[in-house]
Amino acid sequence: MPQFTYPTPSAPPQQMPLYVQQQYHEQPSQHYGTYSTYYLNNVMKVNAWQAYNFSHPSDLEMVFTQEMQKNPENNARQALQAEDLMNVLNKTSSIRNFYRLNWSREMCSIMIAMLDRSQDGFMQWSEFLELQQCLVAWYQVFCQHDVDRSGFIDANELIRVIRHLFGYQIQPQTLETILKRYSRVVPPNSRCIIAFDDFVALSVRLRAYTDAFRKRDSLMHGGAEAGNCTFGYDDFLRCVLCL
Ligand SMILES: [Ca+2]
Repeated sequence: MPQFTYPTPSAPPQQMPLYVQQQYHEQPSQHYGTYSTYYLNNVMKVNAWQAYNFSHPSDLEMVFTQEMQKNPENNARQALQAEDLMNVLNKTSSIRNFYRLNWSREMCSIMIAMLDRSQDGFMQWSEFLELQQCLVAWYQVFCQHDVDRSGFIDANELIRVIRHLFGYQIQPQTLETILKRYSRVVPPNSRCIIAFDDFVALSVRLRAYTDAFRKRDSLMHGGAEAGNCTFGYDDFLRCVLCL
């Protein structure tokens, strides 16, 4: 096994497989639902800097740049890594006041992977900005459903959000699996509730896995989608292990 060194930013880009180049879907799908339309119509219109109460759009970019400049490896790639993203989210007071949440490094890794359009494992400014739009949109949705401000939403509300707001076409058995993994059960009457960070982890994975699956489906069926595809073992591992 050759020793692994991280690709340097000056290395020539490798020819990527077609499904990697077409990373994100924008069309609604008979098999996968309308989640891409939700992203285009809702998430992409969010003004993150305003939500965070910054006084100017460039303030958010300044936060990103200041964190990036602390590490020459990041500076060379004009990007952040998971720990840096964690610092930005946890230590920038206007962002921290918005979510009132402690972000874990693991969570930051997942979020970087979801939006890593350049496929380099780092989060560039455009990817960072899109993440902030996603997070603000998700937080607003979450708060709308968390009527008693407990920091949790109900299982039924989660299902409604996934199916009707985000627009994923998911079967009841799959929703049951999701609830077992992302919710906690509390009294009275075995109430099933979901915290915001679990909601984010789920939202990230749903989108990334659905996109990854669709790419292969579409590639395998000459550009049309059939709702199924075949995975090689290695390809499958690459898909799930990056998240
Ligand atoms: Ca990247």
